[in-house]
Order: sequence, then structure tokens, then C-alpha cells
Amino acid sequence: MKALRLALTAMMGGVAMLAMPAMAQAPTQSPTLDAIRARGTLICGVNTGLAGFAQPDSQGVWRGFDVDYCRAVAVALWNDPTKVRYVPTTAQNRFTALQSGEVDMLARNTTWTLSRDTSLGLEFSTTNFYDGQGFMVKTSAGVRTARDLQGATICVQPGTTTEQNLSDWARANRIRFTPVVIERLEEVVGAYVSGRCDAYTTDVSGLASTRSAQPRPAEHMILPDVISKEPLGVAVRHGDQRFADLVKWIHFGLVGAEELGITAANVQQAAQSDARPDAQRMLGRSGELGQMLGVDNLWMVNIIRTLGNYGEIFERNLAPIGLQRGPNALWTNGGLQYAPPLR
Ligand SMILES: N[C@@H](CCC(=O)N[C@@H](CS)C(=O)NCC(=O)O)C(=O)O
Repeated sequence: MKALRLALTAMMGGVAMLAMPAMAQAPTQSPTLDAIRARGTLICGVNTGLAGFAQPDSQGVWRGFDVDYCRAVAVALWNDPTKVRYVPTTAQNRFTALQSGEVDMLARNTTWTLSRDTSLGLEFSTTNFYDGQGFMVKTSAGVRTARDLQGATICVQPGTTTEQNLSDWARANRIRFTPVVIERLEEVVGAYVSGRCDAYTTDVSGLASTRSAQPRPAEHMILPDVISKEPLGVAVRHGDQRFADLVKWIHFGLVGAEELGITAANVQQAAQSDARPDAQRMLGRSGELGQMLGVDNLWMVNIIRTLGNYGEIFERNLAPIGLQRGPNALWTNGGLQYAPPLR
């Protein structure tokens, strides 16, 4: 911990030294974007393998909801979704990977918390997936709610909000339990599947993903209890506001496109239409929104044509693992996804 803090302090010092003269000349400079452009590839920190969020397919091509956020940045920069190098990160090493500059951004089921936002030197762009922590048990165990876990052995990964919430929840509800803390994802899941733990706890999205990857998913059930708030979002390094803005507005552009009914199939046609001033601005037919973010004014046309809008990204990646929109529905449908004006 002390070593991490020292490394961080050194890194922050380095960033401040780099950023100060640049700030005086050009307030819009971004060390991260400069490095990405010079390299010609975005380096994206993703999960080690979570179906629906980030996982290589049978051809070795990374796919998933989080992966699409990496690809969206590459499309905004070069109109080329393949210009991304994926770096798998564990729950434990993900923050060091971002702080040290090993990756440019972290698109990896990471919860936005106050301490991560401040003392870890991260900047959370916004919440792209509202989640909460749950429990998975064997269907045959006869457990029906989390309260039935009195005396249970519960598998959990370290370096997560999951581990902290579990002890808070147990304390508040006077539940005695034995934690089995295992660092590697396959091993913690393996320990649960083999019966070493009665339950496995993580974000409900992670449970759905793991359940869907089991040979017989019906043998596992996710309990109805949700014991925490897990707002997941893309994180970048604190201090590079320009890059943070780009990542943040890509998410809002995706949500805004869904609000306007702009899809991969109709975006080209919508880009030629004068019918709606808000769509014209988003699609670069009027104004210079892309340029304000340091990218081409056709950024959103290219992103939507390649990846679809937020709803399409969700359906393609997360419907197959059994997730419904829930709180991630648009605000117009009773959900929490809401894009500030693109103007
Ligand atoms: N959202 C929580 C948990 C994120 C997390 O890392 N979850 C685990 C279980 S789904 C994971 O993705 N592990 C992958 C790995 O460590 O390789 C957090 O930010 O702390």
C-alpha cells in the first residue's frame, strides 16, 4: 500500500510537471491523447474474461460491452475500431495498470467510489452501467434469499468493492459467514462451482456472466437480494480532463443517439436529413461538436455506424447473458440513462 502510494505520488508529480507548461500555452492539451495519437493505437485495460463485457471470441477478437467502449474511442480518433490493444487486468492490478500508464483507460466493470475518484488518482467518466452486488448459489441448495446464508462460506475476490460490501452487509444484518478470498477469477469461480463455497458474490452483471458460462446455467441461481450500488464506468487518469471529456461524451453520444432513435441501420440517412436540429448537431451536419472534443465532427456517425447506439450495444452484448435493461433503460422509459444536451 505504501509502495503504491509512493508510486502514485511520483506519477502525479510527473504528470503535474508535464502538464503545467502545456497548460500555460494551450489549455486544451491532453498528454494521454498525444501519447495515443503518437503510438497510433489505444491501449485499453479490460477484464481478464467476462462474457458479455470483455472476452476474446474463438478467433481471438475481443468482444463485449466494455470492449465496445474501447472501440468507440478508436473510432472517434481514427474511424477504425481495430486500433486497440487490449490489456487484461484483474480486480487487484487494474488501478496500478492505469496509474502507471500501462493502459490509457480502464473499461472494466469498475465501480465509481469516492476513494477511487480521489486518493487513487482516477477520473470516472460517467456511469455506463448501473449495477449492484448479488449472490449466486446452487439451485439445489434450497437457499432462497441472502438471509438464508447465515453460517455460509462465501467466495469473493480481493481488491473489490464486493469484499467491502460483503462485510458491511453481514455486520448490518448480523449474518455470520466465512469468506474465501481468492485473487484469480477462474479460481474463485472454480472454488464456488466445486462446492468449496456455498455462495459466490460479485456484481449482478458478473454473476449473470459467470452463470451463462457454466455448462448447465440452471444449476445456479442469482438470489433476488441486491446489497449495494455499483455504478460502473470507464476510468481514466485524474488530471487529463480533455481525454476524460472525450470518453464521457462518447457515452452520452451513445445514449443521446438512442434517445433520438438513431441506429447503426439509419445513421447514414439521419446524417443527410435536416429534419431535427439536435440530430444534425450530433451527426456533425451542423456545429463543431467533434472538434470541441478534439476529434472529427463525424465522430458520432462513425461510432454509431460501427457499434450502434447505447441500446444496440447493450442488446448485442448483454442480452445473450440474460441481462435486462432495468436501471440502464433510458430515462424516458423509467431508467437512469440520460444524456446531457449535445450542443
Ligand atoms: N465492481 C466491483 C467488482 C469488479 C470486479 O473486478 N469483479 C470481478 C468479478 S466479476 C472481476 O471482474 N474479476 C476479473 C478478474 O479479476 O480477472 C469493483 O469495481 O470493485
